[in-house]
Amino acid sequence: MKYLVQHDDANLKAVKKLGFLLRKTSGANVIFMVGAGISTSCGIPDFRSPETGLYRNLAKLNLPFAEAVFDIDFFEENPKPFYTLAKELYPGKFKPSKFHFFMKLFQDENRLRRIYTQNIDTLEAQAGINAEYIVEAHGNFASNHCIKCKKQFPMNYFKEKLDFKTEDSIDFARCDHCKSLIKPNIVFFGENLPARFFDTWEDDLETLEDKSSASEYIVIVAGTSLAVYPFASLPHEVPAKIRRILINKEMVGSFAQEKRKTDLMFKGSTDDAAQRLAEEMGWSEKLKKLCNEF
Ligand code: CNA
Repeated sequence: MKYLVQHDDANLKAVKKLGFLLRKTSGANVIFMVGAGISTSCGIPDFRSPETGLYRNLAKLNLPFAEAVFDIDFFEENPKPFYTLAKELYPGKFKPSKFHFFMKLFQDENRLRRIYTQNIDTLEAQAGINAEYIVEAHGNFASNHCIKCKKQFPMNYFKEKLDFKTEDSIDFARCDHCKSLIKPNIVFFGENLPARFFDTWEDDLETLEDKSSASEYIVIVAGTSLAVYPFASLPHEVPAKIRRILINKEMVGSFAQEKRKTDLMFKGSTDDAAQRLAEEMGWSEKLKKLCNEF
């Protein structure tokens, strides 16, 4: 009980402080760096949560190791587990979370610089956030490519193959040129991240490094274990003068290993943080409206 109270005190302090900073500099813009934790309340499991994460529940896929489902060499040998997972996670079945709509509020208030997301669920766009603000670091299901000759294919080439009843009846999507497997443009282990990730971060970093940026930008990291590189190095690369806040169920990555004096931590659910921060900013009615209108 004492433990919980201590956390709540720290969370209250983080909410108050962030609210104060955002109000103090009315033009301050936010860069979000997010992961699967912002979508767990939508019904999409993350990877690494101890009881509910996908890695814990992949036994039914019969994998040699959990990450194999996103391993390009394994996919080439046995694409079934990825098809099963893709069928479960395919965009369109889920509604954005309160946290997604909270990020949208920053766009509406003209205070959003960028959202770097590791998620492949496209819920940022579904919440109404414009493409120019979103960097999908690990790609998306919107298009596909042949894993051998790299020929590009539209979304349906893979999507239509997800209409299977059992794993044994899957008709794998294949290239009409070289007959190799087709997969969505989702970044697997062993594949490069999209050029937009590197180019946009270079631009944003240059802006953050500018002398006048100290109070003009705030970085909010949310719902990620910061275990997958190179994404996980972004918070570490944020210049020391820029305020960072972590909203997560656990302490992770650069926030744990190289904690900065100015770091803030909200330990708990991203939706709870969104609700409390919106109240702090006087945005709760707007947030409620966005959530209800969807
Ligand atoms: P992860 O490694 O599973 O970590 C999730 C983190 O979020 C953990 O630290 C959890 O404690 C925390 N967390 C879970 N739920 C909440 C919550 N409600 N509030 C606050 N914190 C929470 O996931 P990462 O995103 O860090 O790992 C990167 C992988 C996950 C990327 O390559 C993604 O493609 C991949 N992934 C994406 C989705 C999706 O698109 N929704 C789902 C599952 C995995």
